[in-house]
Amino acid sequence: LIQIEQQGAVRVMRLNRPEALNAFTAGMLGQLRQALQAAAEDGQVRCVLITGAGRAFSAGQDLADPHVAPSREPGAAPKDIGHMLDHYYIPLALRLRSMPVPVVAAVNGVAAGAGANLAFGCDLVVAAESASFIQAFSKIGLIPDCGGTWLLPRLVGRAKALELALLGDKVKAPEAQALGLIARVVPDAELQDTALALAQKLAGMPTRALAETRRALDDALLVDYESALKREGGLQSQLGFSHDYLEGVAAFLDKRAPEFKDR
Ligand code: LHQ
Repeated sequence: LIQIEQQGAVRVMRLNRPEALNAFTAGMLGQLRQALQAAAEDGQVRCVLITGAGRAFSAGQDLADPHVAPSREPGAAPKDIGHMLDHYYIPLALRLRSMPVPVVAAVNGVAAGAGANLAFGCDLVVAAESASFIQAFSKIGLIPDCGGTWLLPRLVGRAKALELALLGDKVKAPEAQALGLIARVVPDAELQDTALALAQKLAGMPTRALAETRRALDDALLVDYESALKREGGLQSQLGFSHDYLEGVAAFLDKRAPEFKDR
């Protein structure tokens, strides 16, 4: 359900249920989380790239999955779909956001519901020109999950976040980029190469500093200015003792390419 390959220092994870537009089943979510855990623990991995097989990135939760599909039998007890969040989506979203390496999403087609919000939770989102994003939740009587309520207003502001979440309309990749939902849009034929090149570039950078940058940015959204300044000071102090800082400065002064290796 998740196809994994190693390209140099980049771990590529391909959502692989193309016949159902890579809609998530419990098994698939579990495999993705395991794959991320393995990548986090593998010192050879310096960047993760997530993409989809076939014509979609992911249509979000598989609505036919018996874990979530409401029973149509008269008198059947309603299901608690919260367990899907507790046991699958929340641990997955947390794992993704705390990876010790940067995570790139290459969005190759439609990303709906949890598929969209998992992509928005990645560090750099590159989309094919024909890709699109849909907050599909309101159409089935739900609220944005997988971090959507947190991510959307931070990415695009409250007014646009509410427009996206309430209407659930399809947003095409160029508009998503203009809104600030995603970083880059490239022609369809160039998506995989561009995303891989970007991931390779990130893999050659000081990984530990990149992971701390994400953490500091996320934390800074929750605190006042002075606390953020102090937090930057503390993190900078720690990074100042790192190999990569010594190497980065030495390489600059020696006018040579740096060789980073911290994680
Ligand atoms: C699907 C799906 C799908 C199953 C397409 N499931 N089969 C968390 C916890 C608990 C509960 C619920 O949810 C969540 C989080 C969520 O993610 S909620 C949001 C779930 N996702 C959606 O509501 C999106 C539903 N899908 C769509 O709106 C469309 O399929 C999109 C816009 C993604 C793509 O449209 P088209 O390109 O026109 O393709 P299609 O609709 O013809 O779909 C192709 C096939 O894929 C089709 O099956 P079929 O057998 O007819 O070929 C669809 O039924 C199937 N499929 N999404 N989420």
